[in-house]
Amino acid sequence: LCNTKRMSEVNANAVEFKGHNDVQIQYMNEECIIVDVNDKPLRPGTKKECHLMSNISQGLLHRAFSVFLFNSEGKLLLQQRAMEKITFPGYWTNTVCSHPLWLEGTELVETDQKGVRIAARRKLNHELGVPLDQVDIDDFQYMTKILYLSPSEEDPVWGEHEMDHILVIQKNVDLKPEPNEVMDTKYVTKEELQEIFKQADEKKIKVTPWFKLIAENHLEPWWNNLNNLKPLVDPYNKIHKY
Ligand code: DMA
Ligand code: MN
Repeated sequence: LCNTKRMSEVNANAVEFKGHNDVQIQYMNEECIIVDVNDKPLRPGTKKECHLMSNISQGLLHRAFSVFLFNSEGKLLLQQRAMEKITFPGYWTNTVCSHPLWLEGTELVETDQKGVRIAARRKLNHELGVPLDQVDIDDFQYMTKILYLSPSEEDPVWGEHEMDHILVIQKNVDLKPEPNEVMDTKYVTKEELQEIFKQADEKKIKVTPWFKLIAENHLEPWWNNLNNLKPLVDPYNKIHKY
């Protein structure tokens, strides 16, 4: 019981879901990638184990990705998370976020950030219904990674503690949002995004903490240089810690 693996699994087994959506409960069995503070994979861990604040407060950290998709007019695609989501239900956020899974040879591959790009294409399809033939993994540009920790305000049993890999893509795609994941979508200009953060400050809507962090600290130069992102890319070992 003194080893981290056992403790975090014991904590996860002790927590039962109450009133949550069955589909979302099933996804809590996914095998995420538990990493150390340098993003080195340690072992697989269930999504449930990784998102319990009781484990996070002991230091448990997992790998994630956040996609920022822009259309050819340079508008950013946002989504509003479905009320069925266990963490941050109803919050507005960037295009898509999720976790690469513990899959050797695919989503675990670190060379050229291939694993997170494979997972990003999978989730654009799953959450937003973007047809798989409309996105190639080489359409994603890896930009940087951030390390952050946030409890989910509604239900602080759950939260995030992630090594979040940020990917930018500029592409016109067809959308068919999955209602169990996404309740609304919207393309915004820079000015419209400012208005959204203003409404969030006034408590009229909610935005996810990671989206706010990335938008405030990183987004502007990328948005201004969508056709020339390469010079803005951080070395892969660079981690912005918040
Ligand atoms: C998790 O997103 C990833 C980040 C960057 C917060 P999520 O809760 O939307 O994951 P999933 O869609 O897999 O539930
Ligand atoms: Mn997560």
